[in-house]
Amino acid sequence: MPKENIYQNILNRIIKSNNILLVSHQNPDGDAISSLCAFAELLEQIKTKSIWVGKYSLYCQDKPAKYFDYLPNFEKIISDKKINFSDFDLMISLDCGDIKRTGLVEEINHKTDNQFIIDIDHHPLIEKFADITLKDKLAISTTQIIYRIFKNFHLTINKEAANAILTGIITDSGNFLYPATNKEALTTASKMLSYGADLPYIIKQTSKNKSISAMRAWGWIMANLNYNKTYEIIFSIITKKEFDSLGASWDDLEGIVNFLGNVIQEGKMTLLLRQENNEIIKGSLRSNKKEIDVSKLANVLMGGGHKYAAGFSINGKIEKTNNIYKII
Ligand SMILES: [Mn+2]
Repeated sequence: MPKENIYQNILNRIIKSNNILLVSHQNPDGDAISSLCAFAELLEQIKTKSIWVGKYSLYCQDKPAKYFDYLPNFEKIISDKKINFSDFDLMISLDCGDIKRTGLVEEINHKTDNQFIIDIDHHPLIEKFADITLKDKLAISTTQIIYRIFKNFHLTINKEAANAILTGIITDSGNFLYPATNKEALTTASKMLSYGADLPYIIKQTSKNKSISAMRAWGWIMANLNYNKTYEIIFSIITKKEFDSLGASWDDLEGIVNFLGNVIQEGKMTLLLRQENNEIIKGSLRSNKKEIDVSKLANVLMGGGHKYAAGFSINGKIEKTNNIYKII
């Protein structure tokens, strides 16, 4: 299918729908939340123009962080509660690299012929699950792709939409520090400023949000950094017992692997391995060199992600004796 028709197909599908479910991924990051909020803004606009007269809901399996509450339609996001999937005739999946990340696999598997799925995303394609797939792994964020849709539908970007689009770009590019940052990201960001986006406020909301207990946990991770010279991997490993003694939550570790990847000069990649609960070990990977694609390693471990940032989850237990770690 020629790419220029995809936008028209998306619009046609929206117009035919009565009740749309916008879904973003579990453990939502800035781009996931911004994509929901920006797309809701897009639907509001086509409603105002009387192109479409339907209903919509925003869903994310896990509760978004409160500091994103400046985003438009944020209060509409449903989380921690089951939705009635059969109520919807169109689901639009945003920023979900994998169908599992929607948290709705069961529902999607039982969907009827009258229910359609559109997948809008910038992760590498793992398995096609939608009727219309709009993916571009070179886009810095999913909001970048949503901006292209705004333009294709000839919609105006108001201040609210601009804030949401820019938030996705800022968070997924790590304030323009990650190697995936490209010309389009910067051009779009500058356009968003001209549409009224508040860059200093977005930076403050998405960066200046760490608690003292979170910083103590970061300190622990940093004090326990190791370097494997053979594989050129910088890594830190934390057992459940060690983590419990810090008085922090897992959310507090959000951002640390990106930070380490940004500031440490040695190594080809950074790995944080942590014991999530008694059975599950979680790994976060960041590439520190352009030629290293960490999603390949994550895929081998049944995980996923991007070239520069990926993660995995494995069954097992980290055991530490005399400073030697073992997974049993
Ligand atoms: Mn993203």
